[in-house]
Amino acid sequence: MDIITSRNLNDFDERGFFIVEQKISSEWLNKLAEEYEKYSADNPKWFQRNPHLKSDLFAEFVKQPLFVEACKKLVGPNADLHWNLIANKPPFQGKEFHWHQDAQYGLTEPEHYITCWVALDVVTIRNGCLWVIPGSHKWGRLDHVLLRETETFYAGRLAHDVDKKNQVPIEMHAGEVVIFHSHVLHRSGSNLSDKPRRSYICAYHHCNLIYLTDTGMKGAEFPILRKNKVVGG
Ligand SMILES: O=C(O)CCC(=O)C(=O)O
Repeated sequence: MDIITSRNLNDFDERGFFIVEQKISSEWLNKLAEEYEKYSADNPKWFQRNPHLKSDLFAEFVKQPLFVEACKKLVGPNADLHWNLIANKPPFQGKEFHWHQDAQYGLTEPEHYITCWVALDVVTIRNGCLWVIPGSHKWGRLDHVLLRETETFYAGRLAHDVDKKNQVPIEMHAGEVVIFHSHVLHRSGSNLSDKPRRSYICAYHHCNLIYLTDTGMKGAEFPILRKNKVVGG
C-alpha cells in the first residue's frame, strides 16, 4: 500500500505540504529517544546538525521507507540527503524560529527540495509547533535577512513582508511527519510547556544538486536512492 498517496501529492502541489497518514513507529521513536539521550545528557539544549554523521542509528533513520517513498514521488529516482538536524526546544526556554523558506538556507541549483519534519514529541501551539502558510511555495524565492539570536528568537533568516493572514498551526502527534516544499513559508513558536519539544528534520534533493553557497551540511555526501533503489539497502 502507498505511504504517500495521490491525495498527498495533490496537497503538495496545491498547498506545498501534507501530513503523512503513516507515523514513525513507536519502536523507532523509542530508539531515537534513547540515542538522543546519549548525546544530549551533558547538554539539555542539544541542537544537532548532521546527526547522521554522529550515529549509525540516525544514519539508518533517514532511510526509513516513508522518506524513501517521499523521495521517489517528490524528488526522483536519484536522491540524496540534503541535510538533517535535530531541533530541540527545551522546556520553558525553546525560542521561536522566524518565518522563512528552507531554500534560503544555502542556495542551490535547482532550488527545490523536500523537507520531512518529524514530531518526536506531541507538538502543540503551546510547546512550539510549526506554522505554515498554505500555497506560499507558489510565491517563488523571497528575500530574507539574517538576524541574530534574541531573548525570544533563535538566530536565523527572516523573510520580508510575509502576508501571514492564512497561517495555520501544524499540531502533531509524536511520530507524525509533515513533508513540505523548500519554498513553503514556515515558522515555529516558543516552548511554553514543562517538557522538551523535539523534532527530527531531514531534507532530500535530487542528486547532482549544485551548491551556490556553503550550506554547512554534509547530506549531499549521503546518497539515498539510485535508479529507485535504496543505496546500501
Ligand atoms: O523545528 C522547528 O521548530 C523549526 C525548524 C525549522 O523551521 C527548520 O528547520 O526549517
